[in-house]
Amino acid sequence: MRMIVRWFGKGNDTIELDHIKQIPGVEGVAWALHDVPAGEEWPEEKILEVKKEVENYGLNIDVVESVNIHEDIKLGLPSREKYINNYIKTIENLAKAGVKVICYNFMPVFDWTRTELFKGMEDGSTALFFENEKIKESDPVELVEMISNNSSFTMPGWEPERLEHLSKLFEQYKQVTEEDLWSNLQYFLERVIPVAKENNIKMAIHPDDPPWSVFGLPRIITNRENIQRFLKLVDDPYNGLTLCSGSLGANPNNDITNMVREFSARIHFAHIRNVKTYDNGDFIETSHRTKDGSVDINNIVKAYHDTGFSGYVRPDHGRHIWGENSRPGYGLYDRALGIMYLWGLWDSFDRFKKESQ
Ligand code: CS2
Ligand code: MN
Repeated sequence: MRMIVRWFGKGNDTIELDHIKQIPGVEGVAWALHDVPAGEEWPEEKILEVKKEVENYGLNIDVVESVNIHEDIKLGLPSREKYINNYIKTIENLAKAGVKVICYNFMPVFDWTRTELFKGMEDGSTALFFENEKIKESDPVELVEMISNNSSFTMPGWEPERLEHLSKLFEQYKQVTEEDLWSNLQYFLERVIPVAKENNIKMAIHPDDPPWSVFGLPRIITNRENIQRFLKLVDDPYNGLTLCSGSLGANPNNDITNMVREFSARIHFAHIRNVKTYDNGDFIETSHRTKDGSVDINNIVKAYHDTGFSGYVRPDHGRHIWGENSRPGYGLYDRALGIMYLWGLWDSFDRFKKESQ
């Protein structure tokens, strides 16, 4: 596995590249141009600026997370043509800079959804929390406002400038069924995958987080059957996955170890993290350690090891520990601990394999 860390960019992240570089076994960052609005072409000069900055520290920019998809593409509006063309130009520009994998998601309106960004844990750390009842009862606009008022950070997709359009978006999505979303995704993939292939960039969709419908919005990348269906929409290795154990793991019915074994050849990017689930549908993000959550991280890493996985991996969200003030889920310390846990597992599987040969 090739270990990388998500980094939000110079001046836009609390974490410095020279600290990322000190985490054992890290070879690159998952990055994005966060100031380019979804749907616009990523300018070559800006891409090269990041490349130069990151490579200065001996790290690579092989993986982009994410090139976000404009809502008009997900809604299937005629204006999607313009946005798909921009997406294609972005792929070409990224290929020129040597990018190998593009992570994206197809969740309407919001990216990951939580009800608390800094929920206190018994040990004094804080973590991202999802309270099922609260989501069911809340008006999304009010919830978003409440969360943004309580924190200097927002969740991706919850940026204040998008909030004003929120009611309109919800109105537009009322007409969009899950089947519509499938066909809008297929339309996008049929246009984009051939270009990605030509440019040797692997497209890697991220599952929905949580993997079920929130606020009545359709969500489709949620479980094994739907991932099978997704992979057949365009049956080509360039149409692949970012398999996120934490997102899929919020639903205890998802057997992620089996998914790793089944989809291995189509997984281009692995997000590995743990989450503790409760019977009422609540969940909280925990340390990466298997014992701390409900997801069997040992077995998942074993499945990657057994299938000879050589793609990119990153620890996903972490808790906020040791008083660190970071973007929600993206502190340095707990993610670094997560990386060491993943390496610990991986290296011992390696050793056992060699010894038994
Ligand atoms: C999240 C997402 O779980 C995750 O990795 O932090 O924001 C993720 O980056 C996007 O859904 C991918 O497009
Ligand atoms: Mn993830």
